[in-house]
Amino acid sequence: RKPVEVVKEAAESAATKLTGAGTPVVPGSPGSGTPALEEPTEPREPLPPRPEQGTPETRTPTGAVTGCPASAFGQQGAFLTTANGARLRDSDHSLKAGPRGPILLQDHHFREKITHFDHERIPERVVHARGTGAHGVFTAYGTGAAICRAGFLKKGRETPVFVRFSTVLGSRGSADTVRDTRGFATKFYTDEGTFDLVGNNIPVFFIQDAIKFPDIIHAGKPHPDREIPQAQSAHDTFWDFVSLHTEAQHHTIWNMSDRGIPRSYRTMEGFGVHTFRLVNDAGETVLVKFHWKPKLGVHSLTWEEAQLISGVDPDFHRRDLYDAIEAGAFPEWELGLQVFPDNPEETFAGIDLLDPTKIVPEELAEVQPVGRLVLNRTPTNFFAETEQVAFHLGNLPPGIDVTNDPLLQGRLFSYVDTQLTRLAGPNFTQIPINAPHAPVNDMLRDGFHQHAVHAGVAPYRPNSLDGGNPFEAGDAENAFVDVPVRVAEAPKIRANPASFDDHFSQARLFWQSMSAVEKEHIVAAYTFELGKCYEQVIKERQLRCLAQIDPVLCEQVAVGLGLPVPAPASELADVTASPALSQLGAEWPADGRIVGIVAGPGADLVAVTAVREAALGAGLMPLVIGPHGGQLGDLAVQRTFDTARSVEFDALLLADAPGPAPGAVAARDAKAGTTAPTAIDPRVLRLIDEAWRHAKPIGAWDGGTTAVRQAGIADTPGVVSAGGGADAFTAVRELLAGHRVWHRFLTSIA
Ligand code: HDE
Repeated sequence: RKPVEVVKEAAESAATKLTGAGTPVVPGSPGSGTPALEEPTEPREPLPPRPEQGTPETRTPTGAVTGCPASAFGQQGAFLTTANGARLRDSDHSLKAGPRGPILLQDHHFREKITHFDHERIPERVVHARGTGAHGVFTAYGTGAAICRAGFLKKGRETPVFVRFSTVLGSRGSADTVRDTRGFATKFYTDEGTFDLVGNNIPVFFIQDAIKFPDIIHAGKPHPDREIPQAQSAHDTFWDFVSLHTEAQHHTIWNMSDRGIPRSYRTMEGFGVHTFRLVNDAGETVLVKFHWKPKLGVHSLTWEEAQLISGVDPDFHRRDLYDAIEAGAFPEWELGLQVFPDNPEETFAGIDLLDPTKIVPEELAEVQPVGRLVLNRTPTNFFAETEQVAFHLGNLPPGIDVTNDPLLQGRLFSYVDTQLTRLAGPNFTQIPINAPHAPVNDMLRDGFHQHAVHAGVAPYRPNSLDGGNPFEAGDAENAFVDVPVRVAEAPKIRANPASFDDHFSQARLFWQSMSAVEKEHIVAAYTFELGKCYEQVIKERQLRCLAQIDPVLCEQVAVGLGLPVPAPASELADVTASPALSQLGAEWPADGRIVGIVAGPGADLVAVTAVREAALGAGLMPLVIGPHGGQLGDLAVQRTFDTARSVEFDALLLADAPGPAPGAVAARDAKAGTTAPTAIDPRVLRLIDEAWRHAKPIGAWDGGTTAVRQAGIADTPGVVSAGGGADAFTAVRELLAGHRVWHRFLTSIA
């Protein structure tokens, strides 16, 4: 067709879209000539948001809500508008010189939409890029009030919190279950100012001085030439660094233990790592270490599970946290303190409290609970909250102060500095998730992304123009306390205290505190990671470090690597094991644990329904696994033999021995050249086999007992063949209290 006809047609079609004073004819409405669509074709009330989905308030630095209506911050209301609030007629077609013509520069809506999109990403965190968060509440027991004046520790006080969990090394889109340290950062919105407890799930750190942080991170991140491996420490540069900077050996053995692959964020301990100083109402001080103790106990994946999950469900930990909160199985931790006298040496039981590569065993200083954290609300918008949240160690309320730990001192600088690039300017505390809940009355002004409209003319003090405001507070007005700690008269020097030279004794303490099965995992982890290195000299150097930790550990890893065992260390530290470091040997509540129930066409669905209800009633999360999606009778199927992998479940219940799908049999028989029938669907057999290999409790009844027999695991530890569903469930729930059936592999786990 000739261009001129096209232009004419377009003009006519545009004309038919306009009636009266430009009112659009809504497709599907009477007289519009277009067929009705299923989705709404004219404005109607949107579904009401859930109560927790309200748009967070945006505060000015004085704590007042800005004049900006909440609707400006969310997708609300019936009509699409520009960023300036003008209603839009069409957001699907750019303004062109005719339907086949070029886009016109004057299309301001097109330019606004594309420009905003082009700038949607902010730089990911340089470390801890991959993470997820949740809101919750911290309730104080009052037990900490005698040693700390911070109001949020006073008995019964409830403080809103936001927690972000993370891995360290991977990029924002990397898998959740890699072997790595996990971040555990908590923002307490106290009414005396925000308190950020920016911790990890490992109580020590790789380095003793913050100046080495870029070095350890450069070594842990992917190689700079080809940018591999992603989110892994199993590569040459990491092991090169930790074998040369032997202060890293303690943190590294924790990474190689099961702590490096947590089962869930809900089953992780958290540690403030550094020693902090608390001050009470009388001005007395103590030194403390912060601990988070999970209600569900500390549990991990097996290494094979972690690897499978990286492919099957890379968002495993993120999903687990969300699902648990949505299911009402709110994750819980107790905040505990190890309390030490504030002596001039800053040591306890001979341990240097300023050295962040050292713990104080709990047997020497008990962890005393001071409050409870419950996570009960998922974020409304990931970017606005989880991505933009900015933690900072200097966010301290009156009553909590820092120490001279050289790692902590360096972090006090880094966390604000990094936000200047990541959140593009100095006003990031005005972002709703970062905004304090305490009234703010600072004299910080202007800068990129300034949202406050500050009144007054005198942002300086003293002044006589703004009534002299603001005034400085004293003790009576609860001013922040910088504890006047004496600083030793000493030469300005780049050096560590002598006590920082002990790099191996606590790595040995950790090893000696592990049970047999945990030791086995540690050996396997070192063997795997070092086995991935290319440089023999690096492996040999790390073996020499292991010789300083323990000869058995060293020898077993050397054998696995096929390298000579280095000469034993001339002297090994004489350590007393700390049972509190082991994850095994106690029992924990099974709440929120995920139980898969296999039900095929032959299952007694009444019994399956009863077991499912019993599991829900006991606070567990049952998922019915069926041969196909949809329904099995009245029972909804949540996973199918195709979508379920054993790694999703903490335990398996089998109500049936479903035969294979006809197509699958035909395919297999064709391949194997046999017509012998397979008794059980191979996908179910794989489920059973993996669950058994990962030491998970397995319960069976009815046809399920046939399934476990056919899988060759009947009568092995932790596999219960019961007379009915109720008995099978009860037995499995009891086994879950120990997390896994470790006795399946070892007669003794001690
Ligand atoms: Fe961090 N760390 N870190 N770190 N860190 C960051 O801050 C840094 C250290 C930790 O979920 C960064 O906002 C230095 C120890 C967590 O948003 C950055 C040193 C511990 C998170 C930074 C350390 C941590 C971070 C990157 C050595 C455990 C994630 C983005 C002195 C006690 C917080 C950001 C979140 C994040 C610096 C060591 C925990 C670059 C210089 C020790 C949980 O500022």
